[in-house]
Amino acid sequence: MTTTPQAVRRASPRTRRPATPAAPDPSAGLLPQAEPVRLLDPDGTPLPSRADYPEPPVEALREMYRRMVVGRRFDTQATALTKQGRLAVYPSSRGQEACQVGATLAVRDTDWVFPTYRESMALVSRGIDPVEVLTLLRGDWHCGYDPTRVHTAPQCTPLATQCVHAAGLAYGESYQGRDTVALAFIGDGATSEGDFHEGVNFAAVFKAPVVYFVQNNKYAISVPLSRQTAAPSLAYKGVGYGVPSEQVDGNDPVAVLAVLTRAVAHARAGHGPFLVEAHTYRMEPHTNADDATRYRDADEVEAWRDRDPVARLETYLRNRGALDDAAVAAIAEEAEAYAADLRDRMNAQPTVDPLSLFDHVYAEPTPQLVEQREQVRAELAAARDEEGDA
Ligand SMILES: Cc1ncc(C[n+]2csc(CCOP(=O)(O)OP(=O)(O)O)c2C)c(N)n1
Ligand SMILES: [Mg+2]
Repeated sequence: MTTTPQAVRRASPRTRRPATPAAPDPSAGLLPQAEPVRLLDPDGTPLPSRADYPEPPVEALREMYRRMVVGRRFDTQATALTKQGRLAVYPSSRGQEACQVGATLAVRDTDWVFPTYRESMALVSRGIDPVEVLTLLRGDWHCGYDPTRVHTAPQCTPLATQCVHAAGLAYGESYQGRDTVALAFIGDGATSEGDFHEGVNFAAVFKAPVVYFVQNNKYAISVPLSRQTAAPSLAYKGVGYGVPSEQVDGNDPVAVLAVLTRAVAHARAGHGPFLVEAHTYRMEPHTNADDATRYRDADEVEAWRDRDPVARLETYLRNRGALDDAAVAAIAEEAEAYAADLRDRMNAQPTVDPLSLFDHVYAEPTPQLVEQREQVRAELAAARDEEGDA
C-alpha cells in the first residue's frame, strides 16, 4: 500500500517522519564539553583514558612536576620578598601551578606568550631569569627581560589588553608564513573587558593562531564569578565568535597539559584561535596588599586545598613508578637552591637611572616625552648641585 499525503497528515505525531532531515547544529564543534576535562581524580587516581585527550608522555609529566615544585617555591619566595620590602607588590599564583606550568609546557620557545601580572610563575617556568621577572614588581622597570629574545610580552596590568596584542602578533606571524602560536593568559574577571572580546573576534575573523587561556580562579579581587557572568561557563564565550572552546579541571596537571597541547595544535594547524577555560583557585589573597578573609571564608579555601595540583601529580607519578623519594628530595633541593639564589640576588640594591624610564616607550619619543625627560634631567642635576653645596 502506498502512503498518500493525506495518510501522512492523518498519522499520529509519534509515527510522523520529518519532511526534511534536521539541519546540522552550526554550534557543533564550537561548544565546550558540558563537564571540564579531567584525567586524574583529585587524589591522583587516573580516570579511564579517553580518545579525545590522550595522556601526555610520562617524561613531560615528570618535567611538569619539577617545574611546578620550583614554581611554587619561587612564588613563596616572592611573597616573602614583599614582606622584606624588596618587592613593591606580588600577585601569587599558588594553587594555579598546573595552569601556569602546563600552558608554558604546551608551547614552543619560538611561540609567543602574553602574560598578565598573575603569570610570574609561568614566566620562570618558561626559563626566564626570576630576577628579570620580578624587576617590574620591584618597580625598577616596565619589564626586566627582553621580550623579543624570550618571545614573551611584558606582563600586562591593564586587564585584557594582552588579548589584542596576541591577536595582532599571531596574525602578523601567519601573514609572514611562520607557524608561530600566541598564548594569551587571561583571568575570569578580565573576560568582561572589551579588549577580550575584540581580541577573540579579530583572531576568529582573521584565523589568527591564538590560544586564549582563561584561568578561572573564581575571583576578580573580591568580585566572585557569580557577579561576573551569567554564562554557563566562561568557555561558552567562544561560540559567539565562532571559536571552538573547551573547559578543563585546572588543578589536574595531566588534563591541563593534554587540553592545551590539543588547543595549540589546532591553532598551529591554521584553524584559527581556540579558547580554554581552566577551573582553578587562587589560594592566596589577590596580592600581598589584599585581605581575602573579607570576601571568602576559610571552608572554601580548605576545600580547594584538597585538590592541590602539586600533590595530585606527585601521587600519580609515584603510583606509576615515575617518581620516588630520592627524585622528590632532589627536586625539593633544587627548588631551595633556586629560592636562595633569588633571595641573594634580590637583596643586592639595584642602581636604576631614572632617565631610563623614558627609554623604549615609543620607537621615536613624542615631543611631550622629550620635554618631560628634559624636566626630570634638570631636576636631578639641580638636586645633585644642592647636595654638592651642602
Ligand atoms: C582595565 C583595568 N581595570 C581594572 C583594573 C584593576 N584590577 C586589577 S586586577 C583586577 C581583577 C582581575 O581579575 P581576574 O581577571 O579574574 O584575574 P586574577 O587577578 O584573578 O588573576 C582588577 C579589577 C585593571 N588592572 N585594569
Ligand atoms: Mg580571577
